Amino acid sequence: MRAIFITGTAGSGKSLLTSTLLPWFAEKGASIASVNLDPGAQNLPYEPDVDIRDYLDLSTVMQNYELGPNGALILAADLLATRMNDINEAVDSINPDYAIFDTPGQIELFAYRNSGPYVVDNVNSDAKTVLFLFDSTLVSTPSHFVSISLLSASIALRLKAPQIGVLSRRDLLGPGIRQVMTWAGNATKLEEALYEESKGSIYQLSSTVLRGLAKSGFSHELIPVSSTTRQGMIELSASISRQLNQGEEMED
Ligand SMILES: Nc1nc2c(ncn2[C@@H]2O[C@H](COP(=O)(O)OP(=O)(O)OP(=O)(O)O)[C@@H](O)[C@H]2O)c(=O)[nH]1
Ligand SMILES: [Mg+2]
Repeated sequence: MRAIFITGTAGSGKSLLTSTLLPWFAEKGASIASVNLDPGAQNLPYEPDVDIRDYLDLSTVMQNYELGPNGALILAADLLATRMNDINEAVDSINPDYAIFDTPGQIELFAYRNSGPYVVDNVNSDAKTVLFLFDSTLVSTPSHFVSISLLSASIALRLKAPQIGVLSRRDLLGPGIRQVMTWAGNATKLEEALYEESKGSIYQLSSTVLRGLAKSGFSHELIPVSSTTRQGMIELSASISRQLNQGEEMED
């Protein structure tokens, strides 16, 4: 089994992208299972094959530990790791070619507590990749773009797995997408845009972060995708395939 983790800030389109990738992979002849890792998820746009909510009930956590909704979400995120055997067994029993893991809404509850890195490290898989969603609505200025790039690097530091950058909800950007893709592909142009946007300490910070990311070699291709129009799905599935199958494309 090859594991695909979908990460990104709250509302960046993780669950809808999961629901869009499922039929896309199935149409290519690959068997695929969906795993919901968000104990607080309500109204998912797909029916998960494996669901953390079957093993961790948020209202029971609230009652048993006398917590409010936020405290319960934090504790449930920590308890996620204790259910990893159940998740692995449930996925193994399906025995899919791929499993897509839809991660909790608030990325800090997954990536910055111990359970997220533990889950990624301990998933029973032959290969894994992490999709990090750059929400189109959060990258409309040069410095915002750099701050989300920094977050993606920070997630890579936490999860320690290969990452694919996705510009999600691309249809919401309209013609502005050209500018964002220019920043993504050309660090010099992005630095010029940062200088146009602000001088002084903010420019110092943003340009230093940008240069650091570029120098580290972490900066990667950004694939613009829309789950509503399906734009970019061919490029995204090819990139996932390349990373997980070491160069072999999925069968057409
Ligand atoms: N226009 C547009 N809307 C999208 C797209 N993807 C997701 N959305 C919408 O954005 C909102 C958030 O999408 P979700 O898929 O729930 O995002 P999420 O990251 O799973 O959200 P949380 O788990 O709550 O953090 C929903 O209203 C979706 O319908 C897209 O590609 N285009
Ligand atoms: Mg979600």
